[in-house]
Amino acid sequence: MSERIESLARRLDEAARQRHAIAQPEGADAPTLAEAYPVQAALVAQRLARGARRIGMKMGFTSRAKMQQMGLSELIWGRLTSDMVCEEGGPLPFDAYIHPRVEPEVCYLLSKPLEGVVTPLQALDAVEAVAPALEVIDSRYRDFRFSLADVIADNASSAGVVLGAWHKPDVDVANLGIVLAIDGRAAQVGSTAAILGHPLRSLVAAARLVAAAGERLEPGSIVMAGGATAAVELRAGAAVSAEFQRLGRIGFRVSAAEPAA
Ligand code: 0L1
Ligand code: MG
Repeated sequence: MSERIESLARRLDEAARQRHAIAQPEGADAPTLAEAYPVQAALVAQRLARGARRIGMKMGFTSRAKMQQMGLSELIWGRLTSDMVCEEGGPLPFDAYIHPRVEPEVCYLLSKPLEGVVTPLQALDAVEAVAPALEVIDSRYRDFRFSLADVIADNASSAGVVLGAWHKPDVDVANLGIVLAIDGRAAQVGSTAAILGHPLRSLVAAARLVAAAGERLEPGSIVMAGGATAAVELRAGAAVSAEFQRLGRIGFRVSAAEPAA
């Protein structure tokens, strides 16, 4: 692996660990699109070397709301690791992040391997269960300012995953209403249909994208299908909940900020 890729990955890893945003790289310092996924792989390899386990993948920019919010319009994906899982209910440690945001998603749990070009029926056949989920994103770039290559390199801004109760895969998740509330007030209202028209399409795309990187989705892995609404900023002490039609409610509390020493 090139020293340049290693060094970009190290900068992003340090930013996450020190909870300190870095400036969007410019000019020769910026990753190219060809370098972006290799940087992401090197970044995640550092988490794995510290003892985290790979648990699956996330899909990003799967809804118009997310694309409009971030000004980018291509599907991206990121690698999820065990140290990103947060307990339903919380507390989510506010000080573990730089400027976290939350978005409601649908999560698939696989019982069979999945890779390459598959039909929606083949994808569904590999699903063991489906759950309502909340993704915590936290760009390592200042003010969430990045190019497509920058955000891919930064593991698609992934930072936390909160999972609700698992349901049988035959629950129809095509068009379920979602209300994301902060402190009891609706912050975003949407539908699972916003995720590429049907969250299963996101799983189909995940199988294709992961195969393009020479990997496959293993049995037991999870796939976060992507945000159904724009993401909402998290504040210390906030109570976050999302009500999913048919899938139920999921939520967590954000911890208070640590007083400055
Ligand atoms: O949709 C996503 O989860 C992509 C996250 C990357 C962009 C962002 O930071 O919002
Ligand atoms: Mg997301």
